[in-house]
Amino acid sequence: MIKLYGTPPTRALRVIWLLNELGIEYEMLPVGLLQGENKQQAFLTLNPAAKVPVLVDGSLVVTESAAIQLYLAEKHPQAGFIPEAVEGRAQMYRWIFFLVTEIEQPLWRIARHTFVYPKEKRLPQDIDLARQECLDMVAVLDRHMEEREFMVANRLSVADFTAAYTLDWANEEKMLDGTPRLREYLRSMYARPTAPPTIAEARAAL
Ligand SMILES: N[C@@H](CCC(=O)N[C@@H](CS)C(=O)NCC(=O)O)C(=O)O
Repeated sequence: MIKLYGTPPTRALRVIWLLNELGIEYEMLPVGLLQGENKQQAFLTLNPAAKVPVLVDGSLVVTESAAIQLYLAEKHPQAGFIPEAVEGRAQMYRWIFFLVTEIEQPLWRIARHTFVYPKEKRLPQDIDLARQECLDMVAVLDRHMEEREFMVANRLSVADFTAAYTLDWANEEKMLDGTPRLREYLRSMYARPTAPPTIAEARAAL
């Protein structure tokens, strides 16, 4: 059975969403980040970057949450989450990279300088910079979603599942207050019966 290392509310949520959509059975294995389990040799053998999520499917080990989403969708083409045309795939990759580099990275910087780094390493000025960078990129995504239901090619694709988790995180940081369209898109994605818990729900359940 597929093994997923990492639990909600981490980026494991991105993977859980695909596993739910595809109806794949899996075993979820917690990794105690606060206890440093991700830095122990057994885990480093799976992911030298010491991060969750990690997916193990037989002899295959895949890290990077968006790459795992793409792997699962490619392995189950019947779900149609990968556009057939190369042009559609190009747009899907474009938006996945945009989400994880332009939107997620400033969010991650905010998290690092708020609670991840030890107090003496936190830089409040970087939080302000990251906040503005994130808002600028959220505005680009908002314009892209004008008159669109899905990120790419008028149908659900992996980009939507990457987007929903990333926007949920952005919403937690109050980045979507000026973009009702993105809030509505987020609401519709999490209304799917296969949606994982939101970050807030997962935190509340800890
Ligand atoms: N780019 C990676 C980032 C993974 C990541 O940063 N995961 C966090 C939890 S959400 C983690 O494991 N952090 C542990 C650490 O940085 O020590 C991905 O998308 O999978």
